[in-house]
Amino acid sequence: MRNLTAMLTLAAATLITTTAAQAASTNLVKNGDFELTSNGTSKQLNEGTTARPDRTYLTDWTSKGYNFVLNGNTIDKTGDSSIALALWGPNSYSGNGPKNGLGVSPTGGNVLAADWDYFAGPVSQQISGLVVGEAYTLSFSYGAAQQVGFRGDNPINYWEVSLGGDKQQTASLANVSQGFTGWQQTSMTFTATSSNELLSFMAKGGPSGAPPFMLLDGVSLVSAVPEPSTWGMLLGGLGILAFLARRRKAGAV
Ligand SMILES: [Ca+2]
Repeated sequence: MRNLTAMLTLAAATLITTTAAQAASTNLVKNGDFELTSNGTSKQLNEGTTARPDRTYLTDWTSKGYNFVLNGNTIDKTGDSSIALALWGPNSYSGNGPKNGLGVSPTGGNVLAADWDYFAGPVSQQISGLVVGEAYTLSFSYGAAQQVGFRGDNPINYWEVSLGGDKQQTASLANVSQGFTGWQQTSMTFTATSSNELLSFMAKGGPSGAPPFMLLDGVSLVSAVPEPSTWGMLLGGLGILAFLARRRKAGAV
């Protein structure tokens, strides 16, 4: 009998923990890690429908402005032509760059880099499958760095993020000349007003003059409430716990 109780308790706990994990697992953002590209990385992102051999294409996203996808492992040493870009980091200029800690993001691989001072423009993606009135959690990693070859402090750097008509912004990061702010993790909550909405990231900051770059990686948008099917499993787990509690009470009497 004691074994049965232990088994049921374990089953209930498993149901509750797995359903909680499942509810948070469906990412509605495609290519939120920026790993899918064509025509390489580090070149400026293509705009519009005109194919350009000197541009990088970022799958599932639309870019307008001076935006790039950079590989985290070569982020500070690939700007070797007029159309490619590198940021100040440990390896800039043959390993003699500033030891500012710039490197791979928490989720690794490619990152998005956007200039807020020079032809700034949004990077966006149409999100479908939203439930009107439902809350969604948007999470991502971000930071600020500076383009190799340029100097000057950037005291204000942040992302303006919108989903449909709802516009929010991250905390601002202060960056020093040739510096890197480190990767920060943030999340914000949006409520859907349509089943299809535009998710958009716009680099912002000030004052102008010292070429800044906002960095972004690991973008995910998940429902903030468990889905109906997972509610059922959650209630199943809670039901087992209630049954056990009732039986213990009966046993005590
Ligand atoms: Ca990535």
